[in-house]
Amino acid sequence: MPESAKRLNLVQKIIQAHLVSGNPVAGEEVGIKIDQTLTQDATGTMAYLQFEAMGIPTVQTQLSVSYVDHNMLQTGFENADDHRYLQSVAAKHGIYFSRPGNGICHQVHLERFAVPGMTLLGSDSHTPTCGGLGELSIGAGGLDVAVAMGGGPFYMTMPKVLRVELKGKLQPWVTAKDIILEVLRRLTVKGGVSKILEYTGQGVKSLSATERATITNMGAELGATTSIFPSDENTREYMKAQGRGKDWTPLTADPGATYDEELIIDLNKLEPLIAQPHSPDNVIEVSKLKNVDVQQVCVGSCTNSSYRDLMAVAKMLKGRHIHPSVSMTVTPGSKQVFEMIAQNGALTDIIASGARIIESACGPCIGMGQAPPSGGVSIRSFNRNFEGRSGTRDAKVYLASPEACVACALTGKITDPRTLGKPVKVEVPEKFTLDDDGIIPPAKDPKKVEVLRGPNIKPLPIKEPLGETLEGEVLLKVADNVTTDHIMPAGSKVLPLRSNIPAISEFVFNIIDPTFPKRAKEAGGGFVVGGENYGQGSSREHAALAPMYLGLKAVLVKSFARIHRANLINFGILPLTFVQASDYDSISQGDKLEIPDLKQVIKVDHPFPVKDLATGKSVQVVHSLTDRQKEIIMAGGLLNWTKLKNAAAPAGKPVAAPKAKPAKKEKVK
Ligand code: MIC
Ligand code: SF4
Repeated sequence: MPESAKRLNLVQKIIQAHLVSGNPVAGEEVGIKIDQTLTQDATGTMAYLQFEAMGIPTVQTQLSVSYVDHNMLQTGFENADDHRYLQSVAAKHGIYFSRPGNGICHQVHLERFAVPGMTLLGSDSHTPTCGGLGELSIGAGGLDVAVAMGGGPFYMTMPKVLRVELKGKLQPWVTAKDIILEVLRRLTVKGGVSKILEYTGQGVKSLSATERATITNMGAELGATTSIFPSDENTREYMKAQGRGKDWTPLTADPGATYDEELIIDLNKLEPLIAQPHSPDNVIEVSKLKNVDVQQVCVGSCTNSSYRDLMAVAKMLKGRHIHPSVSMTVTPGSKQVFEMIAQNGALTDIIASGARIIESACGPCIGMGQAPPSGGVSIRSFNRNFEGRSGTRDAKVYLASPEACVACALTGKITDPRTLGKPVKVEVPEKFTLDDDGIIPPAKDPKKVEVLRGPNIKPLPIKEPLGETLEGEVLLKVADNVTTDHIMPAGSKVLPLRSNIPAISEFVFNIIDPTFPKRAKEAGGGFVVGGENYGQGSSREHAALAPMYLGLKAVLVKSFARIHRANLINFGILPLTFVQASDYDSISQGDKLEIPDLKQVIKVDHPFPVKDLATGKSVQVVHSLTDRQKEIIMAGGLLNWTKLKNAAAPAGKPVAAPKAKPAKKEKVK
């Protein structure tokens, strides 16, 4: 091997050590072995129904954890039914169960399970949080996670590796959140698509593990496959304080390693930043926003709810009072954080200030309560501010650091925290409070476990295999950057229906056009036409599954977000990209489209025509499917494909979940 080939960056090292198939060259499909998986309840019920359908008795990963953190408002039987199902199915199949109240999946996984150099696949787009500890952590649809639990590889297009060099040191009141907001300002919400961000440079040393996790968490908003930091002394310090020092290994890029792209951020020059409505990349200096009245402030979410963040909030609030026109909520990210701030008295300072305390869960971040008032301004330490996501259609949600949030809560206006005087400082504790009572291990005798299903859990709809021709109406035409929150909204009314596809499908595209479900059913399905970065945001496969149930056959766009495109394929919906982006303009909502010789065009890799029967014109599109994906689409989705393969395979050898070949001997160093 030539000397230069050995100089690997951190991403290449981990991928090499987990490679099951393919050549890890940007743009080619690779399959990687997955060491750990995580699910959360809103995506987990489907993932476990799919895992059960595979007929594999015990998960084949080193560790699989099922978290309950999203659907926490039990306003009816639905969420409680799902929790009970998740607990029993976990016990039966070798999965750890993190109970409701134990915390937000990403925060708890970072605290208790993440290991540098391992791979983690999670059915939540913010799975990259654990990249803060040097774990290669990727968000995916529930079906992909189910396959990984069965021991199957995770397939992805090998991303480019973008080196982000952090120079200098953060100035007082400037935080990790401001670093990722700056990256978002520079790269935009589609700037990370098909990329992994690897952080390097002197500035890395000054960031604690949870500060790094804030940055890798919100890398999801760039559309990146994931983000990762090296594992160094700070990683060791954190893992030791979590009683997991023995799981620590140092891990960094080789000196002289090469990268596909580079970005340099000078921390000395950063100021407190804020993302304005309605996109996480609409970033500006906080100091530039003057005289904006604030009605709500929320600190929490998987981005900013660590011990460090909550202590900073408590120190700022100590002896002060929330402005009378502001409602402030504070959410500790985990039971560990909650217990610790209760033990050391910080919680008292938060309560005394007039803030409202919320249980450790996603809560307001996903519209589970705390919707702002009509037209209200809400400043949040969260990661997404898409229109309507808060539960109030016309609310104006801004994203900022916990420190900037508190500054706004104290003054009632958008306020630069630097105006508050001496900055607060929080040290990483020498020892975190360790109490894993909220994590229930799998049953010792799985045969005795009965899986409990309530009436909320309905069977998974399955699509027909592909026909000879694809034809139908353009049911909807949408603009750039449409999010999965637009396609399949969440919030307290809709999220409880995640295990019931017929019921949840009535809300598809509700924010854009509430007539969509009725029209789609009446038309017998059809097409959606979209702009750039279609399907950005969450990993929810319901944004493919529910439209599939309504008859969606193909989506034609200028470009896709990674996870959503993978979910469309998994559920048999054809993802097509315009060869000429300007052809988007020639198609109108209501036009009838036709793709003849479907099976033939799927087989080829070059552009093919889609006929617009309304205008008589044809537009050229590509599907960019790999051979494996072509088979999946022809079969009508991954579940059908698996069944077909299993029928053809020798008895007892399921195909969708072949045991990944053992990782290459080479250890990640
Ligand atoms: C989100 O932040 O949008 C969610 C809710 O966590 C989603 C998952 C889901 O929709 O269940 C995500 O980020 O993947
Ligand atoms: Fe939960 Fe919000 Fe994080 Fe999604 S982004 S996992 S809803 S806290």
